[in-house]
Amino acid sequence: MMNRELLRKYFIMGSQNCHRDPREILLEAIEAGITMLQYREKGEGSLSGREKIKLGQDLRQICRKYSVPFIVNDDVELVDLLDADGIHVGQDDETVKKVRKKFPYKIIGLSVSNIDELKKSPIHLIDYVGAGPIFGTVTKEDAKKPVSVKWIQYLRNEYPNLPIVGIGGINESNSIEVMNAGADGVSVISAITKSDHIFETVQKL
Ligand code: 3NM
Repeated sequence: MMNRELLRKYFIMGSQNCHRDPREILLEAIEAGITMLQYREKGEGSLSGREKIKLGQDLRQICRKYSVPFIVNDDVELVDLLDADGIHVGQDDETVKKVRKKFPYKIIGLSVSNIDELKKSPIHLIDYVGAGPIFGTVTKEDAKKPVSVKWIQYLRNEYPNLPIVGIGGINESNSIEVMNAGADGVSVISAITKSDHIFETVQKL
């Protein structure tokens, strides 16, 4: 099982989330104490093909240098290419069963937003769940309706030992609510990529 402390400050990013060099943003976030990174090159304005791979290589190298685990969003080929530490998949992505078969020892995260999704999810095959969107978010174009911290409380109650990370609209002011509801950590995009003071932001998360 994964070290659940790695979920505590889980930064997710892609070039489409950044108004300046993603490498610089990542370095600042690492200096400030993020515990894991997910490379999520997805949605409007995102890179593809060789450019996606190139940026991934750069971010992967930075994470390796500072021993920050590097997770790839929903791209099995890229996991191999970058020798990532794990993969995060959504309900409509590559199936967990296939991914676990291909990567017996890597970290696998799965997004779970409601009881229906939970029922059809092979929880025994994954390392952590991403629960959300907890609050309203404009970062994900097709985000579902916010589920509030009650969803974290529900999951924690059903699965006392499951590593859980909250996602969606989390920032330095409300992360405490997510932690108090029983999450092992918070995953954020814009709270960091749009921050003018990344060090303080990450410290407060
Ligand atoms: N997944 P921000 S919400 C990537 O609910 C993602 O599964 C979500 O961005 C989910 O921290 C989301 O800027 C976007 O709100 C999170």
